[in-house]
Amino acid sequence: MATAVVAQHSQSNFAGDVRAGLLRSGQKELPSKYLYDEVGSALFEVISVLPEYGLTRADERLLGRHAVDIVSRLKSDVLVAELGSGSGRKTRWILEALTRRQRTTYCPIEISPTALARCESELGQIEHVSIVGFERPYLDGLLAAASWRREHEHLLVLFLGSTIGNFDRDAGERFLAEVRRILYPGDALLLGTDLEKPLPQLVAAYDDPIGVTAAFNLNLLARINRELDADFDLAAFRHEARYNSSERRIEMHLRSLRGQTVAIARAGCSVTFAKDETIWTESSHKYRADEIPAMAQRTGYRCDGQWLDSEWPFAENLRAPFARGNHFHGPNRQDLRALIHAFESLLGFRYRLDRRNPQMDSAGGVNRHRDILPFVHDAQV
Ligand code: AVJ
Repeated sequence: MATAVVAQHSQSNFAGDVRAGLLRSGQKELPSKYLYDEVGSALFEVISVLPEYGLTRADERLLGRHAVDIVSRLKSDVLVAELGSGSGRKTRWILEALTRRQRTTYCPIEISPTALARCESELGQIEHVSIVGFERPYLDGLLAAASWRREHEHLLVLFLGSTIGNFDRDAGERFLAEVRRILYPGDALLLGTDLEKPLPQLVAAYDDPIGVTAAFNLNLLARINRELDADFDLAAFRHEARYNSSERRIEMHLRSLRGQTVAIARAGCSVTFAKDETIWTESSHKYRADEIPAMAQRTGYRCDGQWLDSEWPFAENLRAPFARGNHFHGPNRQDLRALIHAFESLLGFRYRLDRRNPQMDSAGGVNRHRDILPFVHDAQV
């Protein structure tokens, strides 16, 4: 066991995003990624054990049952990179299946340091697993993790829990295509997707009777109060979950119960709400199992396997990138510039390495950037 964290001095743009989302004309909105501060992450953990919210249990059940099968389809010597570290509970199944055949490096990628720390304490004790956490946005972190791998290692990218559902469909596909550009033949992506289900079941999952999801949603305003010195009256907003059937997604909103003006000191603005006006805080898209192969195809992958849960409709999808020359041709010049830019920002990394782990040692210290360059040389221009 060893852990290391590669952190970035991230100039979080919370204030700017809040300002832009609440001052825009038309539907006010806030990015859902801000739901997960320490309180929000703890509330999501509670949501995931609510009887009405079967998503997390379905995801975990599938991985518990099929991790060995999933892992058996991968080329050996795998470096695991996970987009969003979650609690780490589901990932344990994959890591344990992998350590039956190899030592495994696990790179959780997460913007929340709290979530990263929780994941490290959950998974740090597994024998033959080294953890290297990247406190970065998904694609940045994935590039960094990809540069961390050794030449013979294949990447297994985990994108579990239907987090993909938080993207609009187009943006989700663009995102998967971006991920594809970082992958090489022999790499793989394991994607969890929540599936369509009857309306009452779907709405109850996002509007539970004891109000945990409501608290999760309202905490976003509480967070703005705490971090941006705002004066939201939480009693004057109400949680709402709606199913948008044309977009096939649940939308979470916060409805203003009266006309009101809220000052947000550290965002340098005040925001006026009409009675019944809402702030749109999250979308959670739902999929049909049979649309996933086509979606894979459009974004540069083929489906190598799909596992479905019978209790709570949910799918685990294993995708392999098309071989180069077939459809995608590796990074072009423009991609390469973006890669180099990312590497430059990597050199500014602050990192902490656990000296007990010889593998980490060899990649650490001032030699760190040397590990990055071969990846550039590999790229086809
Ligand atoms: C963690 C993004 C998958 O969309 O279902 C749970 C978050 N929001 N209840 C989801 C969430 C409200 C969840 N994801």
